[in-house]
Amino acid sequence: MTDAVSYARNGEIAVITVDSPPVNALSAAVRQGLVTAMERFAADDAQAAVLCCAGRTFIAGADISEFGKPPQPPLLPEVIGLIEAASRPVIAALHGTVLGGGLEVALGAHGRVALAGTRLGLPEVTLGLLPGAGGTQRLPRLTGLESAVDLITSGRQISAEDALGLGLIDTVAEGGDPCAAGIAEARHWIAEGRGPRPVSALPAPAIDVPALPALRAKVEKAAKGQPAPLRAFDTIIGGMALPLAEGMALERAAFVDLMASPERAALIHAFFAERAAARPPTDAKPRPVARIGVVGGGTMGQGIAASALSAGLDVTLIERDPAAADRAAKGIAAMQDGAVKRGKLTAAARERMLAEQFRTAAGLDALSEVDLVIEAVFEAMDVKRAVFADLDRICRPGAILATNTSYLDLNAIAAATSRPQDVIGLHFFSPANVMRLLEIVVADATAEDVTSTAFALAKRMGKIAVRSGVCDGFIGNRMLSAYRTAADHAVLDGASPYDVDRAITGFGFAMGPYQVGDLAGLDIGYANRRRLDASRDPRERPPIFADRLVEAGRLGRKSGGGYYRYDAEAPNGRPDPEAEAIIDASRPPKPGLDADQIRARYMAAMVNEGAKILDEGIAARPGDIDAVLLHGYGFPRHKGGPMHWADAYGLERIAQDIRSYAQDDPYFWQLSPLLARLADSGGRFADLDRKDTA
Ligand code: T1G
Repeated sequence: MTDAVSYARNGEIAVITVDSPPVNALSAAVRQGLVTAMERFAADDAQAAVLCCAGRTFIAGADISEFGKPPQPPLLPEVIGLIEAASRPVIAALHGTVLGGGLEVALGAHGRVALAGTRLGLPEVTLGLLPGAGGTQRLPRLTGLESAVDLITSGRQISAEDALGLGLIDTVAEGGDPCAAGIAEARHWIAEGRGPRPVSALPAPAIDVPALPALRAKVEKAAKGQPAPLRAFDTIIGGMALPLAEGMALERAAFVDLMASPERAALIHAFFAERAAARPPTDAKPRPVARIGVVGGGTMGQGIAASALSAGLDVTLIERDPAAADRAAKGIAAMQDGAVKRGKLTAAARERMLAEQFRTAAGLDALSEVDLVIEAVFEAMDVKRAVFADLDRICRPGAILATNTSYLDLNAIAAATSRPQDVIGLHFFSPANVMRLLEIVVADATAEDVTSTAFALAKRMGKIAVRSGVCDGFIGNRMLSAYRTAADHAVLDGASPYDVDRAITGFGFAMGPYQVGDLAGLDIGYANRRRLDASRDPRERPPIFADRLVEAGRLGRKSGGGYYRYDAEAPNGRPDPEAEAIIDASRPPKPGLDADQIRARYMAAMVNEGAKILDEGIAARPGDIDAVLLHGYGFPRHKGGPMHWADAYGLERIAQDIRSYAQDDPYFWQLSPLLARLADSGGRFADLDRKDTA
């Protein structure tokens, strides 16, 4: 046995326990330990075996950190084959999150018992893969074809109760000890004289051939161009018509193909990048936070309060007057209704939360005893500084004062208080009760334990935290400003906004920049540009066309027209000749750009700004930048984020593009020295991640 897997007897039952924190992933040591344990069971006189795990979960899958490296024996399909071939019953005792290879191990057992609350799934397609250890061939034999196709091609998790209903497990057990539940189930099998019941010996489900095209089309639509779900579908269906061994070979071939795909590399990068970003950058002990105050009951304040309430925090929301406070309370209750509808919250929990954990007040004095305040008032420096000066006077010593500002200078806000060490930025993304990204902006004076408290709060609220330094726009909005400008320059150079949107959605974004602009409202950008007019550098190329659209009353969706026309015929908008005429009248005639040229500029601007953000230490690692763009700006996950994508695309090509653009516009296209250094030396952003996290 290896330390990761132990073997013991409990009377007539062998108990095989995997203990490999944090999630009992199927590392080479665990796989080897299972082989040794199964060999021991084969030589033992136990009448049955239980396979269970220590810690918080049954096996949560293959060890993702091994992906992309040469596979080490024993391979998982062989391990599972050993379990299934045992001469006496093997019972898998499940708890926590039984995912991927973990569920496939359970499918190799002869019986399956799960503790109530266990979640099960085959999420491989979310990593660009498909179940590669028999899942595509065993699951349909147990649950039927349609359920297996749904679970495997969607990658979604199901509850123990749903798994029982599908026949995926035999019993749902109460209590908190999976091994004990497994032993009880094994005793039951022995008492009933049940022998091994290999899943792969069950007949393959019949295939309704006429229904296949519609089923495949449904999978293809949901896959949105991703190869894994469709390949999984074809592997399931193809295997059902073959002897098991050939079905397994079909699965293995597909698995090896997908393992080599760029999508798999990108999705695994995203998985680890968002976890690395969320690790606190300091080991200072966090301050306890149980009660928070939220100042400002607008959309952001409501979303932040709703998210904090769902995390079990006690929330006092402050507004100017009782009427405004009441409106905010109604908005939060409506958000929690949404959480109940989405199954994230029970109705009883919602009632209790709003009754016991939440209150509003008109005036900051109600915050004198809270542990942390999140300010979400109007985005103006004078307003925020005044609020922070008041909070500094009212809140108890040691209370943390956080601002939700999306771009203002945190050091200036902190300077309005006598406690700059307790000031930090918590930049939530709207809607804050849904969006998982949280930029944690650390100011010059922010104390280390305030930073670690913010990371602990983010984890508690289920947010994906990313540390940012102080600059205009932090990480995400600063990059957004750069690539939005590149899009506007493309329009000034003759591209239509519709061509730009098509090029960007063709890259994988859900929406293009002009569709987003229409959705947010073009008057917001108009007001921002007026705010910056006085300080504008004469070499800048402002989007005059965008101003003309607003001046023509075209504010976007909310006014029925912006870049697009919105009406009953085209509720999601259609190109509008009137908008094109306004745009054409506000720019010199230019030849325009094709989709590749538009994409190259857009991505070059994004990556170049990311490199500057890295070089200035605003972001700690390239993967942090990827996590921000993936979770806050709709960057396609199967491309891993801009920095991962740039490494795959080639930094040399990007640097060369920027150098050529700079000949026409040296002001905007200032090549990041870091990007130049990496491009010229054949380096990659990933090299920085490795050094930083070694
Ligand atoms: N391999 C390696 N490390 C893993 C891991 C895995 N499968 N899952 C989690 N970790 C690490 C993670 O990096 C973090 O490390 C720590 O565990 C806690 O994770 C053959 C090929 C299980 C629901 O896709 O969904 O099986 O940051 O922060 O929020 O067909 O982790 O502490 O150093 O996410 O409580 C299929 C992926 C793999 C499951 C727990 N399995 N993991 O969530 O904790 S492919 C998965 C998760 C496969 C087979 C195929 C979640 C979780 P660190 P965490 P959590």
